[in-house]
Amino acid sequence: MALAESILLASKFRGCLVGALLGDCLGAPYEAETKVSKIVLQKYFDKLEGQYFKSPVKPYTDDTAMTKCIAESLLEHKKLDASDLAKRFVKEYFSDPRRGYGANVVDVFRKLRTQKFVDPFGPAREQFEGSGSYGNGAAMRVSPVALFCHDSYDELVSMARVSAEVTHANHLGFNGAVLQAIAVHQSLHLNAKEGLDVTSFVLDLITKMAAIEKDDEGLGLEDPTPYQTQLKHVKELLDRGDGVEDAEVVRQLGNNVAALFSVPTAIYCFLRAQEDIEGIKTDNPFRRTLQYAISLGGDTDTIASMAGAIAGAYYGHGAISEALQRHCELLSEVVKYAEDLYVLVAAQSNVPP
Ligand code: AR6
Ligand code: MG
Repeated sequence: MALAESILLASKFRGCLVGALLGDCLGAPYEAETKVSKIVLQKYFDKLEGQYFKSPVKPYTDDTAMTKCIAESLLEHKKLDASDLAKRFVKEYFSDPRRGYGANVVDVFRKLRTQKFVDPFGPAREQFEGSGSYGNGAAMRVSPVALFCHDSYDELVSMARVSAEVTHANHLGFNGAVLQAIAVHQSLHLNAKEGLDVTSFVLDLITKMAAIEKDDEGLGLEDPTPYQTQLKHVKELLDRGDGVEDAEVVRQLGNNVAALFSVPTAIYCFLRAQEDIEGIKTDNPFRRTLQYAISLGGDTDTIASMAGAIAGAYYGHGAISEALQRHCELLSEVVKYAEDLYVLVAAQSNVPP
């Protein structure tokens, strides 16, 4: 890899984790609102970006707390070690529990601690009377896996799934994480200067999910290909351009804590924000992505965080407003995780660090 390319890739690594952090911190104040006024949000973002505006740092939530655990575990072990990950999730939760964790995932942490991590996947399988969680908690934290697996798609798919299964045993929970990881991975491998073909981006995701959802064929599901179905809705909505109302986006794609009804939504936000969106005044497509994701309401921090990770991996760190970054707790630590992951990946693939 040429030096210029490696500088760009390092910036995309930082953009990915910083993008995830911004979505989480800036989206969290609006969590659970049914719909967020675009006018209110425009003022909120303008103020945060404004030179003279002073504001307390926006705290991160469970999305970032768990992303941090995955980054630290990968950096220390240079592979995905499920037991180590389980220990880090538990330690993180019990030392700082008030970060807005999912209501049920906390049971997994308690059980993992009680059984002393003998089976890191066991407690997750017991959730919801044995059906496992389909929440978006595994998808929201998966970005470091996408960075770590920059050079290997097959590893990316298997590692994203294993990282998810520590807490999310339902196929919708772990496949949501796999889809989010693949979306980030696609962004990392594209050059923003060349412009984005949004249709190809979605079609590539559909093809990849077809191979992954084949594994679920024997489960007797009502829809054996749920993520492909949602991604087809994403494509149809994109084909219709800027005329699509927010209410229709929410009705078709969802905006709640279920991975199936939030991961495709985040992907749509990133892709739709390639173009201007009515009611959002900014020339910056990264900011537009976050502002739009939050405006849809519902699980705003997690949808904005997932959209931010995909957008940041595409545009790179340089495209993200420094003023917005300054408002986020844990910024310098997150930048360091991205830099260290880049150095690790570069060392493994012999590219200039
Ligand atoms: N059956 C019924 N409800 C379910 C099921 C199921 N099989 N699976 C999930 N839910 P959880 P997470 C619902 O607790 O995925 C934070 O706000 C149920 O209502 O496994 O880590 C983050 O910011 C359950 O409480 O945690 C994310 O937005 C909820 O989904 C989100 O929570 C969450 O599942 C991540 O949560
Ligand atoms: Mg959330």
